Amino acid sequence: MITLYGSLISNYYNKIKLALLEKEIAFLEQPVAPSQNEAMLRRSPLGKIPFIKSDDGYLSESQAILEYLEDAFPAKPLYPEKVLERAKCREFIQHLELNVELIARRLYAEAFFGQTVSQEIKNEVRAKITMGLTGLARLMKLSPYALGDRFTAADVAAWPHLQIVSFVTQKIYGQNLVIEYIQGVAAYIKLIESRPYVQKLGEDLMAALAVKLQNQ
Ligand SMILES: N[C@@H](CCC(=O)N[C@@H](CS)C(=O)NCC(=O)O)C(=O)O
Repeated sequence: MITLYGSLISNYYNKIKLALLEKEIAFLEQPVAPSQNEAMLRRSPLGKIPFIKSDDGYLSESQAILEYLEDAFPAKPLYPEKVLERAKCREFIQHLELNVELIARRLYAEAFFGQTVSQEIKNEVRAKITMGLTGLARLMKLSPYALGDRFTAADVAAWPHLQIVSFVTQKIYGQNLVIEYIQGVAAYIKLIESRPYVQKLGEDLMAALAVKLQNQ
């Protein structure tokens, strides 16, 4: 049995939760916040979430987890068969995480945690996200899924990350940069959100956000 540790409002957590749901792997969810305590650092070396526990042991880093799940549970594959197509999924995810999500992350302090991000940082982040999204658009096929006619690992990562980057850019800049720079992405998001497991993920996320807002 897999146990998924982390928070329902984390996009990296939801990447793994969606993979588990779509692959129909039985799992338990264990809420845990990022932390620097020793027990946590033994399971996730920088105290980040998500991480999982399987019969084989603990594992952190969402991409390593995603690939472990694919290797350990080959039924209902999320990666295509052809080697290059598999690599294209990894290329897409790496680009999305390094050049879009990690850049947008610098705005989360203001968007979610009531802190202030300087105008200088906002301008710098906007220029970099714009560049990252323009590159992502070059990789995306949207025919109708991110990389072709099959739902893959690329879509599992795309939904949680694009959803948070959309929200944050709308909040900070008054413009949804994802919609602006990836033509056709709105129809794509709608398609992904028509999937029953994505709906379940979205409902859990909204419920967790409502609780968080109530407690703020
Ligand atoms: N590269 C990591 C990123 C995970 C990540 O940044 N998680 C956030 C929550 S969404 C976190 O734990 N932040 C706390 C911290 O950075 O200390 C992954 O793919 O799992």
